[in-house]
Amino acid sequence: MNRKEFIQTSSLGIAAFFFLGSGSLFGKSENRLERKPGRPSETFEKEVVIIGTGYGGSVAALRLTEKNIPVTLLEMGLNWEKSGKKFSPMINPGHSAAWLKTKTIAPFMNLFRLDKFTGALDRLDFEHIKIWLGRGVGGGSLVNGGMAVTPKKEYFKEIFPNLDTEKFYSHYFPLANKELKTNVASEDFLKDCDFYKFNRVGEEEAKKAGFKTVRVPNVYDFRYMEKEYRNEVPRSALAGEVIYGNNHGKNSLDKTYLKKAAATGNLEILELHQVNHITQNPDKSYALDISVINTNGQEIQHKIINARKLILSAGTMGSLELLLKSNSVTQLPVDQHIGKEWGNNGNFMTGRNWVKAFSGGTGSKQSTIPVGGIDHWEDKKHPFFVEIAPLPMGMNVATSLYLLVNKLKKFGEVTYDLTDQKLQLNWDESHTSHMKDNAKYFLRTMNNANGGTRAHLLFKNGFGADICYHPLGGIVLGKATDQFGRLNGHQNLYVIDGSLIPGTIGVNPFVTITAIAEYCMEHLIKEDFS
Ligand code: FAE
Repeated sequence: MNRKEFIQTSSLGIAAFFFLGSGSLFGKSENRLERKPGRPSETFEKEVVIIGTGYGGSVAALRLTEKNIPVTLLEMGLNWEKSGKKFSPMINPGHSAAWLKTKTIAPFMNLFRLDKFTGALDRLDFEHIKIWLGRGVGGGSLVNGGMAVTPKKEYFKEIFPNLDTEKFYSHYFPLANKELKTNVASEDFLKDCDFYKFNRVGEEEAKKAGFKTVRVPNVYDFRYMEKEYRNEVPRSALAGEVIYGNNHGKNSLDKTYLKKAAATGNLEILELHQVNHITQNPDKSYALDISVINTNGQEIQHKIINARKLILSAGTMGSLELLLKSNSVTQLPVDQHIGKEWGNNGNFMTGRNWVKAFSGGTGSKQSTIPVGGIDHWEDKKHPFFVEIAPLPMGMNVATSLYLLVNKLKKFGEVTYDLTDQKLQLNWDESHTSHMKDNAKYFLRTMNNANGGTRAHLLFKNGFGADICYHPLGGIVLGKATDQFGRLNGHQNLYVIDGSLIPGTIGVNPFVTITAIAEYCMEHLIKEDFS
């Protein structure tokens, strides 16, 4: 352990350990595939291929397969359900904790060494921002906090002026929430459950500071959680499982959209298939260069799959990398909009210490599943939405954690560096300075009303400007694509994932990604796949 990075705090007499800025420990080479030169390959022909099994890919797969269209889904990560392997809790990280890294990559407390394995959580490190992603069949749904938030109608309209807002709020959002199995915790359960003390304290203090609090829906099954609480079923949210995957309770995509798609008999899922780049064939189909890898990340087979129609659903960073890299390597045509209008969805992490310091703090037992938010979006000077986040590390540090979702004032831009063979992100403190002002205002208002201090030992002196869970944009709907996700300049290439949303949506984004995917697929199936 590097002493400089290790800070032991004994605030309130309880030891808490926070690792800061561990990104530099991980060279990019750790992430690279170990490829054998001059390797033989096998070629396969497929009609419809989708790259990526997150929200966009899962919606596309269900809507196509239920129309009897055979689909091949390619996923670089593991099919966890099929593998029989278990996800690990945050306080005891195991195989699922990181994608091919030798040390944990959580936002803090990276005290743990790991065996290199195709884990469920990945992190891309850029100079001014770190981006966390899910890997495996189910994509981000495997590792996320499950918060299922429908954006504010006015903001959705502002971001997507050309979409039919009324139809989204009467049809696509309700459909997305139904398929995702969104539900809400019962107030009776929340008011007594000791695992939600952090949330009760968070809401109480926010109200005292004059903020409006809101109950936030989730895809974690709260009826299951109630049974966990009564010890009737194995614990997951109440056993510290979340960003390294949940073994129970969470309705991740493998239990919803993908399960339904598989039941049609028309779905083939190829796990541990990493697409390296794409070539456009003379007949306007696409050749995918694929490394089939083992769980150590080594290539065990090289494949070419020719796809008549190709849907990119590799997530914002994955789809951007595939397009920009392929443009450099195989001259795949991409137009000038690709990489533009990228944003972090206004993500900004912060926290407070000395919260209820003399009346039990925020509780040593914490559910991993957030249920509360603070809605300050309408404020003219400091508009933001806050997730009251848990700190489920099994110790009481009287700390409150918050993920602020802010507006964007300036977009970032993504490009590809052929020499370095990696994405470049034009993003720095100038993009996040207004978010920091909002965080300062929020902490000041909370501390003035309730006591407490900024959590100086978390992130960078209490401000996590570089923490991003919600990368969005870069292949924006109606700009880099037509209004339904057909990529400009292509006949058989589509993008269906978070990259369609121009950098911001004002709340946690997966409900919006799902609704937009539903909208695009409804039209594409009628017009291009029938
Ligand atoms: P995504 O879910 O990222 O899926 C892309 C898939 O493509 C992944 O499975 C990749 O492994 C795969 N892939 C990428 N490149 C390749 C390749 N070259 N070859 C083969 N496969 C490839 O895309 N959002 C919320 O709304 N609520 C939350 O509570 C929330 N919490 C979060 C917590 C964490 C820790 C994280 C990391 C994210 C969280 N998010 C949350 C964000 C949410 O998970 C994310 O926006 C969506 O997963 C993005 O969906 P996509 O379909 O764009």
